[in-house]
Amino acid sequence: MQPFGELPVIQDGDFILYESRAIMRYYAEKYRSQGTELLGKTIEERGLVEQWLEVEAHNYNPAIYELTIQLLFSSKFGRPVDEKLVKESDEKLGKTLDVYEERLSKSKYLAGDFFSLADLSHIPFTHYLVGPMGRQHMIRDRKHVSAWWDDISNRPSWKKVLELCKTPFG
Ligand SMILES: N[C@@H](CCC(=O)N[C@@H](CS)C(=O)NCC(=O)O)C(=O)O
Repeated sequence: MQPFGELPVIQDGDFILYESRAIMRYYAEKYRSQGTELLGKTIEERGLVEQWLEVEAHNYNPAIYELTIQLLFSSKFGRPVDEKLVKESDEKLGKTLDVYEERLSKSKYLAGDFFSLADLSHIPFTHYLVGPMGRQHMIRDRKHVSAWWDDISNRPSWKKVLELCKTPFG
């Protein structure tokens, strides 16, 4: 189902789709008329949602993904932690979060004053960051990022995900 041998991949009827961010966009479009509008109401809002989805993919994710691999998975697979990579990733993520702090001092959410797919895409890895990775300070030391995290991680839909999905790290 996934030619690169990776997860996630979904099958919706006969339709198969891989790449997590393509899957998110697909479901957000498919169920657009139900629940929260996640993609923005105007073409400008949509542009900003897409912009911050790309920021998540290219600025936020590489550093937080590396930290997750090093701090949570290396020991599970009996591999040594690459401390240099951890230091570099901490610095890179910190700089990215400084940009977020500035942005979130001007709008409640990333794409504007509305919750969107761009905020949602940050939740799973940030959940690991503030939980099992023990890096709450990276969020809590930044006032606006901290308020944003409290808001998006307390949404009933995410609480439901946590109830339904038990991960190796809780
Ligand atoms: N760009 C892909 C990355 C997918 C990815 O890295 N998947 C990992 C798990 S998070 C995987 O399946 N790796 C294969 C393996 O570890 O054998 C996406 O966002 O869907």
